[in-house]
Amino acid sequence: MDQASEPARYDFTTAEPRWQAAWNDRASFAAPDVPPEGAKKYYVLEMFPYPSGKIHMGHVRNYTLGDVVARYKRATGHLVMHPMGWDAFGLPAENAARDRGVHPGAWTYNNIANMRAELKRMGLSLDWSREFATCDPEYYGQQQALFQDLMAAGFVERKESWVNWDPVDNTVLANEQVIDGRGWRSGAPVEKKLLSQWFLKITEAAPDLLEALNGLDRWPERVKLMQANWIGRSEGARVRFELAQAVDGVTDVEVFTTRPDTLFGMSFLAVAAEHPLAAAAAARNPKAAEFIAECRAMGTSEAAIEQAEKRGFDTGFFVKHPFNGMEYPVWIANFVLMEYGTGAIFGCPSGDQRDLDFARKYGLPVLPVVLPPDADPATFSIADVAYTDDGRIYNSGFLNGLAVPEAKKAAIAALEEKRAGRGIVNWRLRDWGVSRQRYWGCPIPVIHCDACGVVPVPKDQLPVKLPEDVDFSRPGNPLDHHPTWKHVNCPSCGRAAVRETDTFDTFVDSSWYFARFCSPRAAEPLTKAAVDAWLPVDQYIGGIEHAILHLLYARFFTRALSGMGKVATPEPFAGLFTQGMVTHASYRAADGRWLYPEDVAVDAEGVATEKATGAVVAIGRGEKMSKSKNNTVDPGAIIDRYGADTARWFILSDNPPDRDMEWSEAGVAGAARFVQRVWRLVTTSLPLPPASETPGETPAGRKLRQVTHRSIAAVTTALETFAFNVAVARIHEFANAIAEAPADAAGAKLEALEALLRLTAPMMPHLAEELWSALHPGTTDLVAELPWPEADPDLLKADTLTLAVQVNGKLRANIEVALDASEDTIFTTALAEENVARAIDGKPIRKRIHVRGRIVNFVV
Ligand code: ANZ
Ligand code: ZN
Repeated sequence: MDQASEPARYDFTTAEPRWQAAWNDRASFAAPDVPPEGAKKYYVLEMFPYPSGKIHMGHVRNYTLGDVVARYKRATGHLVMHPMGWDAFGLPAENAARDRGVHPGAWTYNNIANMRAELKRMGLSLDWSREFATCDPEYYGQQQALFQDLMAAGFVERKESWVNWDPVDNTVLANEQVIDGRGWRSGAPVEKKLLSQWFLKITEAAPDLLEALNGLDRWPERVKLMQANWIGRSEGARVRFELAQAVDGVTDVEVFTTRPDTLFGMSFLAVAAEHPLAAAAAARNPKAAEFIAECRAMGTSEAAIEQAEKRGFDTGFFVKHPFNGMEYPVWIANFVLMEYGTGAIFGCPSGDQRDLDFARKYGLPVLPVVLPPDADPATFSIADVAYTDDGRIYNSGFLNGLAVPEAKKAAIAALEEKRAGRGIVNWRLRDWGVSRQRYWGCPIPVIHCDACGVVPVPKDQLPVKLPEDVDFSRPGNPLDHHPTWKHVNCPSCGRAAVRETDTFDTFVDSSWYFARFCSPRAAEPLTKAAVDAWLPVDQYIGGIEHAILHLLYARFFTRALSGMGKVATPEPFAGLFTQGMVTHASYRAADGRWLYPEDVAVDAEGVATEKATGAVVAIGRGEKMSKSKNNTVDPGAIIDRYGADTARWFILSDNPPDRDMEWSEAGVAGAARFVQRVWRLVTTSLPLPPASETPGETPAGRKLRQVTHRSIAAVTTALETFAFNVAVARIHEFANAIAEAPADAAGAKLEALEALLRLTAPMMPHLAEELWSALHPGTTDLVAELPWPEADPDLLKADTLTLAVQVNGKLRANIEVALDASEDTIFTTALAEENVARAIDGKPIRKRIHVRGRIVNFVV
């Protein structure tokens, strides 16, 4: 084919950067720190990325969703703030430093530069003037100031807590650095160690954080449920058991239970390895000490404890039952957590699976005390499965015959009367330990002085900056073994003192960044006028993996700041949307190798073979993109090949945004074809006849106008409800209808094409600009700044109407007729109705009455 006959194509490679520059030059997406009086603000935020080095398809999906919302809201008259930044502290940068000798800062900023360039190529409507990275001293310095404010307001506490300790590397390990109970580098069995650390008192906020979930009506139910479970309110009782004989002066043990109704089913009492009674047992018996040491070697995470085999050690101590006066043995058990409740439980094997497993292993009695409905008390027994449902209490003295809820109340009343316990509410949520023993984080801004204790670094000396010259060749925290950094004079007495060498958990950085975005260059952490104008975030969008911790911490921070009068709203995110994953087929050879898609050929029947060997390859569908399976798709390469609009369009089209979507070559190629179709549809319509004064004057014109306005209405509803795939489908139909409109609809075509571009703009913004300027040569308008099209209600109305048909004034039928149907047609249609014919019964019709749009009446 020669050059001239090649059909013209949309050249996204020049168009996309051109429109990005146009938006940038016009600062189309800039928002002021404080919106003008009367502005309708809308704050759209996607969870900011960790600068790992490259954007991945999950980012593309996340930011495309947010961009559609931002562009749509801007078009519908909102003043939109849509910022972007970087969650830039964290372990990977330190690992890069250790493995490759690059400085964490250099590594991070280099990654940010790469990812910023990639994001810019996506054509996102971001206000880049607000950008920051949490590792910028300007940001973390403000965070240090904020921490001191929280300290002053009583939200901060220093206390001891257990950490994972690597005895070979002499370093604290994060939970994810403990693999099968061993340090990830040294391979040494991990120990637990008590360290003094900083905590934020989130437990005090637990009731509020739980209660306020009810008001979050634009949050997914699933996320609210996950938060509620994490906060974990349980009603129960504390029960005090007297020791049969005092141990080192200690006379009793307290347990927490949610099932005081099962007290008569008790067969042992168990304490955590860190419990004082366990220590007392260890002092008497080296075997006990050994067992406790083994428990210590188990990871600190709840999951690790949950999965481990239930094991115990009999201390030889006994407790007395508050109701039946009998004695029961005290065990140390590895499944009892010191940090929950009181660090001690009473074991009721018939009513709790862990207790049952434990009892079976150590030959302890199992006495059923709750009788399932329909079960026979004479024969009911417990084998390997505990009975945890409701029923009637039996084998339980004064509780016999009661249903579980009543028995709980009765047991608590009896405990309170005997002064052996009381009803309480227990919370699962723990205080938030924010100290991390690592370099690449925000330094905790305090100084330890032998004379004065903990002294906050004076605010005029903030930020406490990280030193640049750090040594990663030694294990441990480089801040701690830096030769000079930590040695300072006490700000209060002037004597030699040491800096805190711990840095903040990176969740602290992400707990207030959305507030900092409101006034990112302010000299104090937050500007009241800015945060009160912009917060809460109207639409927050991100992955479900942050449903618990990040969102809970951000909610806590905002609540605390609100209590301190720094922010009006106690809730940071009014609306939350959690998007699904992007998946991709994976290919695995018979020998277990994961193959790259480009090394695989898939035939028409869907059979995959390895190109090099011709051997058949197994296809895995819908698998999360992951480097280990060679099934990732690089967004940069996709944009090179197809352009950003195509990538955006495809990622929106496949599935509802909260579901997983499968990335496929065929899918992107289809989206690319649609881009070209829209381009041809518009460019081959040019020059358009001038828009008719009355574009709907011909039937075809009216029809096209109806399609246009129905499309506007449908796409609007779809965008309002996050049904972006539906919006895409409607736009496809709309484009088809325009393409198929007959010649005499020409008067309505300009309106149709304009609407098509404006509806498409949130999703394919570059294409929309390119074609808008083609429709309107010489225009200075940008679609990005134009208002959203409005559907004309008249054109949404049905084309038919319903008429009531009466015979002698009595309703006999309803008929559907075309809006413009003639009177003759209407009468004929009415007479054809079976019911009407039966009522007339062959009699002559004396009068026919037709009230336009309402009724037809035959008088016979
Ligand atoms: C006796 C009992 C009998 C229990 C029964 C359950 C069923 P939630 O609902 O999560 O609050 N428990 C209490 N403290 C514990 C700790 N530190 N480590 C491990 N387990 C602990 O769970 C409360 C229940 O978990 C309590 O109720 C206690 O076991 C256990 F048929 O007490 B129960
Ligand atoms: Zn001092």
